[in-house]
Amino acid sequence: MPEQSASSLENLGRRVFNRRLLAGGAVVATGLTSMSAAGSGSSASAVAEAAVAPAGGAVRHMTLYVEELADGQLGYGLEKGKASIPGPLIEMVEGDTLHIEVINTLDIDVSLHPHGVDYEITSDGTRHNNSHVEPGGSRTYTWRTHAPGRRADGTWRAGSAGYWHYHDHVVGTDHGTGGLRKGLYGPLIVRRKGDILPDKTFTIVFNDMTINNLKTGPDFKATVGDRVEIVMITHGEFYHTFHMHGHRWADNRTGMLSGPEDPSPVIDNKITGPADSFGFQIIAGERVGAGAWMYHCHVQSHSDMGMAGFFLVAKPDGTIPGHDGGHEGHGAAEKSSAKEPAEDSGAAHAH
Ligand SMILES: [Cu+2]
Repeated sequence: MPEQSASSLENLGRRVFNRRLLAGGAVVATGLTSMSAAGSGSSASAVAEAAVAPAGGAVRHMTLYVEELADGQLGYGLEKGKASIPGPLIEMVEGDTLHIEVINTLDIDVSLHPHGVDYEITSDGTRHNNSHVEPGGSRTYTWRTHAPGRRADGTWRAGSAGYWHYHDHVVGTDHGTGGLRKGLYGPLIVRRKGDILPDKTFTIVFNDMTINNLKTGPDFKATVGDRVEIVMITHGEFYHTFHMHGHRWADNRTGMLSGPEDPSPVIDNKITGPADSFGFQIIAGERVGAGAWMYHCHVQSHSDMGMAGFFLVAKPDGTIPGHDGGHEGHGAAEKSSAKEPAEDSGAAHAH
């Protein structure tokens, strides 16, 4: 399983404490100064050392290339030749604005359509309003986000924060059915000021009978104690149930409880249908230890047909009990090695 939100953005200069605010090297922060002391430090006292999201308000630019991959599938990428399935993790904080220039390297129309954020109709990414990108062309889409607040009439307006996603909306059909099938989708996280930041983020997409367009689920790796964030997205024709072994989460916006009285149900299995998305954070191996912890669709025929992979939680020395440390020979390891390396989003699909 590719670990997304690579460290290539480290020390962007802005929000330096947040080493992974926005994925990818093509992002340029504009008009902002370093804010190393930003954020809500005092509110983090309950979680001692966890970094938290700063206040929003940034305006950024990034470039997304749409490319054909070696196996004929399609992907979004932050750099030419680096497209992946899923596409790169895009992160925002409520209040941020993101301008995304989509460069279409294909000989067919493509687009970029987001869920969850604010955008004008010209950034809809649909054919009926001509907001797609023609072959060889480019188009800049603008996404905005906002914090929760009161409307003038006193009613409550939700903020943009959530685990969302983006995808093509014009390949194959005017609903992007062909683009989704071929891999033109990716994760979008909008955080709220003060949200706890993870050490690692992994994206798992149930797309028809694949996971991340692979016939068997990819593995993803962490070390005991890592704060791991999962973004779970579903596309395609079927309903699924996402299940993780040994780890649980809260069924709410963040996937974490806000306190002992938080009424959010705690679950380890969740039904999910096309275009649904949710996310959560877990502490790898918490109270259960290291091991090859399975995750899978719990529709039995689906897991039997390959919709399963492993969350490989290593001890600090790097070993995984009950799992071949050499990553050779066992089924899970074979799957893992076939999809290495884990550093780069969707590396298995890279050129
Ligand atoms: Cu399923």
